[in-house]
Amino acid sequence: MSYTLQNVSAPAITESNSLQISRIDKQGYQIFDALTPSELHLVQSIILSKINELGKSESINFSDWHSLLSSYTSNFSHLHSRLAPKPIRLFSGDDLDAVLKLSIFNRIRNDLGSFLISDEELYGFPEIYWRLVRPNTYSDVGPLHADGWFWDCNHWIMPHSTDKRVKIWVPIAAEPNLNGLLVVNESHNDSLMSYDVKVIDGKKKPVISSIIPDSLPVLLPLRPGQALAFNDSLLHGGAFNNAITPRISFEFTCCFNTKHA
Ligand SMILES: O=C(O)CCC(=O)C(=O)O
Ligand SMILES: [Fe+2]
Repeated sequence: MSYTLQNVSAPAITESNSLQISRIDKQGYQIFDALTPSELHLVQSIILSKINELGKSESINFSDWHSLLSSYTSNFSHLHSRLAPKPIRLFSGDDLDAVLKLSIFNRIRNDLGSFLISDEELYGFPEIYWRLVRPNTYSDVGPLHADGWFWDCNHWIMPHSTDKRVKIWVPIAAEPNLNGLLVVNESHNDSLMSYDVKVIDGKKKPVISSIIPDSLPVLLPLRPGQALAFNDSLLHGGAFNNAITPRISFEFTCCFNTKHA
């Protein structure tokens, strides 16, 4: 993907499920169809290879995606801790090139206009990274947060001439109603939410300090193939995984220029 702002393309004819910034900002989020079965398969094979590459030194090898899902539970804690650093989970090199060809990026561009994927931690390439949440493991999910808090407390800088962030979350292995992403409805309009900043593993992380207002977190029932676009101020977080298989997803931040003539 080119790393310069492209001309804003004409928005696609509005269909009932087309992505719209105004809807994302009104409701806080929008669910959309994002990956074809063969694209899902491609991302699964990239993640499987990465896990097997890391597993080599421990003689761990998963023969296929199904075997990864059925055997990677709350065991493999040593391998799992080696998956924790973000650089390990960033798509890079040929994998990144392949991921950037997924139709989800065209879908977003057609609906919302041209964008850049953020590189807030300055790796030198778009930050698209995956996560694996083991079944039944509290330590694999973090606190509720708004992604904008990370940007604010770290003073991250958006790509040149962009002014609007939309986060995209894409489940690759998920069981609707048993795992996935929690959101707090209307929280993106709540100006009273606050957080403390903690330094965890040398990185500044916001930790919610306000009482969760009015509504409780709800688990969005996304299935692999769908994705979520959400507002930067929406309170959300990974849900405890009640399924018997891991939940695997990837995410990235799209940065738009809303002032473009
Ligand atoms: O997948 C998760 O557990 C958390 C994802 C998240 O916070 C995000 O996509 O911004
Ligand atoms: Fe987040």
